[in-house]
Amino acid sequence: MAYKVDHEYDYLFKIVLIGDSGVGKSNILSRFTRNEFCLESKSTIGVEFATRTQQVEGKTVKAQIWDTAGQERYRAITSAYYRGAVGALVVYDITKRQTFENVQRWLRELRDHADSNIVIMLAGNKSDLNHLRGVAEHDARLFAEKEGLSFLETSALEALNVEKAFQTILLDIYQIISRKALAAQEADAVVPGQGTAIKVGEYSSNFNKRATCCSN
Ligand SMILES: Nc1nc2c(ncn2[C@@H]2O[C@H](COP(=O)(O)OP(=O)(O)OP(=O)(O)O)[C@@H](O)[C@H]2O)c(=O)[nH]1
Ligand SMILES: [Mg+2]
Repeated sequence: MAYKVDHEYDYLFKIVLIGDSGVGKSNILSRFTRNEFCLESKSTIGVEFATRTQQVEGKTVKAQIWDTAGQERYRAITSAYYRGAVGALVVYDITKRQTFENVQRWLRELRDHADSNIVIMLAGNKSDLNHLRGVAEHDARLFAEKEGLSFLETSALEALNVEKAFQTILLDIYQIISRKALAAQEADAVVPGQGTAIKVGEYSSNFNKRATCCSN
């Protein structure tokens, strides 16, 4: 019997999901990694992660996506959660204005705990509930532009823009590290042996744990 070695990727990118409780982080994760959605999912306790491997510009990229509780009382982790993360999806619920107001707080947390070069995307989730909208798409887009973030409205329920959100983050990360690699090569060409090491992720794939819908 042949075993597929789980090392068949060129890059491993750690991405963190953050945002208030109930905005749909766990369902975004399960939609992206297993194409599943759960209407009655429970609040996440602790930290989980799931992975999905994709092609980005001809390279095999494994996205390792970490999910944790939005609820303050479960959040005793922070620095370990953000360590090694090269991307972040900050999620709010388009029907709950407060979750959008709190995005500032999540960005501050990223600034305090994550790498300063982390790629950040803002996602307004539950776009299927347009009739209950509390945040105009235009306002969120303006805010994202001001903060230098990319932005999409998503629906984990209807599988709308979830793929696109992760693809955008992965492509942005890939382009940044490709540019760094090129710059390092050029520096090498001038001063041999002075290249820069590029760290794209520090966790190995045997960490691979599946998040479980409706049981967490
Ligand atoms: N209508 C709609 N409901 C959604 C969507 N995404 C998630 N939900 C629902 O919103 C509720 C909360 O979703 P979760 O994914 O558990 O939210 P979370 O952000 O992980 O919450 P915490 O783990 O507490 O931080 C669940 O009842 C989901 O079914 C969506 O795109 N549309
Ligand atoms: Mg959750």
